Amino acid sequence: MTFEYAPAPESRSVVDIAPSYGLFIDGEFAEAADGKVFKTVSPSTEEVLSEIAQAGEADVDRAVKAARKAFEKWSALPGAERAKYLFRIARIIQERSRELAVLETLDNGKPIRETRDADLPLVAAHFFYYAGWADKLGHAGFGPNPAPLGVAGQVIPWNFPLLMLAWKIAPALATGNTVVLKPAETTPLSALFFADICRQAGLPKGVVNILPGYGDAGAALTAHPDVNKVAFTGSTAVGKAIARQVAGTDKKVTLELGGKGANIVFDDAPVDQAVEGIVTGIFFNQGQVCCAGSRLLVQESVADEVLDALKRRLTTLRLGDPLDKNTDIGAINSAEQLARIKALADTGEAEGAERWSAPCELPDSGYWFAPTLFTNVTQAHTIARDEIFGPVLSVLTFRTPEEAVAKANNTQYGLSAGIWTEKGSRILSVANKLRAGVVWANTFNKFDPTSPFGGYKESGHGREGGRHGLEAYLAPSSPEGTR
Ligand code: TXE
Repeated sequence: MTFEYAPAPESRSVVDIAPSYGLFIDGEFAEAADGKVFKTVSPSTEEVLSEIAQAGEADVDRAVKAARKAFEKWSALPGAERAKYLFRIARIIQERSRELAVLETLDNGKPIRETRDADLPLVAAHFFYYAGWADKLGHAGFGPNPAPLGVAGQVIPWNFPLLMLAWKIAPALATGNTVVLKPAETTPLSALFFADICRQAGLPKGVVNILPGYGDAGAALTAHPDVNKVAFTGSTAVGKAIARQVAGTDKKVTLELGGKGANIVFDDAPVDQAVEGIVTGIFFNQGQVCCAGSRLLVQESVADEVLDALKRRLTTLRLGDPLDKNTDIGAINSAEQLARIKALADTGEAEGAERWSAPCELPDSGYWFAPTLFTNVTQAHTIARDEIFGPVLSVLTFRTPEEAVAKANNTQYGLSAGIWTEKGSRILSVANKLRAGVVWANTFNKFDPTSPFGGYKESGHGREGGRHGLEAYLAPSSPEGTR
């Protein structure tokens, strides 16, 4: 891996990270009731970025009370007024996008090329999109006066910290709900900067509350009796625990969980294009993507050709400083996640699959894993079944479209799939048989706020994005509902 051209890294001086941050409750930053704090580190250097107040049960209660109080006025605002706040937030995100992209890259470890060109534009787009709905809810097919649910308790993961926040907060506010959101423990910073943006936008106090903390704070939030709606993105295990926790309550729930997406390459697909799609599918964000194309299903007659081209392409990927605009592969988000990836890759080898890793030097500090692929994989192998959530591709082959569909669907998950073929009729017939919430054709990992996103089977239920994303935050039509 040689660097022929290395522009200066994005300057971290564009973002001013304070040595400590509080919880954001009722429009103010505050210490945790028990005074607890935790540190957030940069995964590419292990440098401590800041010390963060750690929410506990008492803080959750305080934040839910603030959100409940704010709900009365916020839900009574005409939709056009709520829209103004959302448009303002969207514009501030655009204005501050360079700062936010650098911040997200520092706290998460993903390449600046991704935060700059994917995360931040999508975050702004989500707020613009749902701002546009806020005054049109009566015309969205939910009846004339759809009512908000109340207080939304939202728990998000670390792989797309600001984007997951946007997916959760934008539709909640547009529909007149108020929010208590818990970011993941390894990536609290962009949510805290978002709290500052809420203040900058003049958002009324208590409408958005941000509680950095660990799983105990998440559990206290989703269990809180005065939370009306739970929205969770994270592991399938925690999603199931939340489903059990809210069963028997009147809380409305959406769960967006793990995946084991199949990227299906037919023999007529242009090889170079398919290789780019395979790379985007599994190495975007170091594979830490719930809808990653982590299983390559390639038609047997072209398997050798595709694999040769793929390996050649992988040797050109640049792994290193995430702030360098030339970097393709950044750091893994945490030591825990790196350990999980390593353990699953080792299992792949132990079970007899053949491992190949792109030749690259891993930096001395930080959490790194080289782009890796496994061949000789069978459907019974752990690496063909379990979500690895890292830059590891499991390659399987097939002979017929029927076999491809059967293998693609042979998973507990059902979030994503991709199809590579020149034949339009094949795209339609295969896509219709795939049990996956999103199916891409001749592309992968493309997102748009207008499209619903969500899973089948153990990938969760409910949809985020598009008009469907509003439904998750609305009660059936009532005469007293949102204007
Ligand atoms: O997830 P957790 P982790 C998958 C991926 C990854 C694995 C573990 O396979 O390797 O999950 O990741 C909060 N009640 N995904 O451990 O624990 C937690 O604080 C309420 C896929 O990071 O689910 C964080 O804010 N909340 C996924 C969030 O849940 C709880 C993205 C996610 O953490 C909680 C992330 C509890 N009992 C991981 N326990 C995707 N679908 O994109 C923890 N949390």
